[in-house]
Amino acid sequence: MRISFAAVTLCSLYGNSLAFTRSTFHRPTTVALSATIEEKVAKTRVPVFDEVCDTTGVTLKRFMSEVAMLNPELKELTVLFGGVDTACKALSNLVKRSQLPSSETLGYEGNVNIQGEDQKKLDVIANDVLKRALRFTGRLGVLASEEEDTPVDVMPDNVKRNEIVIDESEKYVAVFDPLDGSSNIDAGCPTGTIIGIYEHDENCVIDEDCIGDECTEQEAACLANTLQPGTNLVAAAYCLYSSSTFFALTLGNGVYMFTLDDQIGEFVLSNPDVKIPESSSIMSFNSANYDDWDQPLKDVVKGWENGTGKSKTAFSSRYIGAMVGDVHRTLLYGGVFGYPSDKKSPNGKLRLLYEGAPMSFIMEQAGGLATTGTQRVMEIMPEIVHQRVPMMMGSKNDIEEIIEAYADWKQ
Ligand code: AHM
Ligand code: MG
Repeated sequence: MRISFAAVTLCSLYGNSLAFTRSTFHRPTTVALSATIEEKVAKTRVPVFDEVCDTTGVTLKRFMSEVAMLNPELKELTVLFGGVDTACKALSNLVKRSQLPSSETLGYEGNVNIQGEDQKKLDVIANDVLKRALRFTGRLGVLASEEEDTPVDVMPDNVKRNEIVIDESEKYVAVFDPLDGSSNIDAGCPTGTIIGIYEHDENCVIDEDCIGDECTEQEAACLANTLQPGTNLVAAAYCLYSSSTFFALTLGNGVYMFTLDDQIGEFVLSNPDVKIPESSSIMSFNSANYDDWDQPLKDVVKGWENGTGKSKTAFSSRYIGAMVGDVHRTLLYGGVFGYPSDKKSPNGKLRLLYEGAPMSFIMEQAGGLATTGTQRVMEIMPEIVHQRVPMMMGSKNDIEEIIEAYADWKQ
């Protein structure tokens, strides 16, 4: 009896601080809109937490189960996020332990991925952890990852198709970068995981009787499902492995940030409505590439350095060199993060499908913008899985300054 009384007193009724609004969400529009891509208007209903336990807070699990109750059509998505939840915790542990001599996970694997980059051991391990965690939810049809040459069907190779029950459970397509910024890993600096979830195209019908090569054409059509513009994303998230482990999520109705509480092993809601400041004084680029950037970006950045830009504020520079960390700081403090086009890399460095689009979705849902300079990143239709995209994202007013400079330059 005593124990249950203590548990009750530890849990109190919350007032407004965690009261989310139940509203229909309309995504923000940006300056460079193309009318050719029809954007879905998300109608995710988000929960109001009237009663919260002071000890545990609102866990990601509770958040997702309440989202599922309010939005029955998203039930499978919330199950999928159960897999992401587990994978991020496992990766957080792997990253944390990687510095110990006994872990033997630092350094290179010895393989080169499809983009010609050396794979770190942890890149490969992280890919495997995520792939399995998502596959075991049974809610996924196809996934594409930075570490996979081509999108992969999540059915294990040794299982015959006709042994698998194919039903509405294969509803989603996941794209991810398992360990972004992995060049930071050996130094123990921040890294992250990026995840984007699209709906599986309903035209992607798999014949339950086909086996192996007989399925090839159908499979090819299904695998092409990964090539969708960011405007089709139904959810995006990142995990940041840093001083704490963070999990930021959008379901198309704002951005929710959770922090991992190691004591209870759960992600706990720490910011229910992330909003990026509209203006800032922080820029985050690899400025060693400055001389090769497009002229309008050079001009804007010069203005920010001198305090002669639109806001007449002198900017500071912050650059971790790991996108998840740089975008996380940008969301919280405001600013501009970018990996723009340059003479050597006209398409920049970052990948559209599993870096650019999901992070742009999160940025826009927090009230910011994401552009190539001339086009909204979310509206770009990918042609290949590992396509690169020049990208600048962050505080609305500062990104608009860049967009305007590019518009003047083009005229
Ligand atoms: P990765 O996916 O191979 O880790 O590369 C992406 C990373 C981003 O996290 C980061 O913004 C960028 O590469 C840093 O590149 P650079 O070292 O050229 O500044
Ligand atoms: Mg990456």
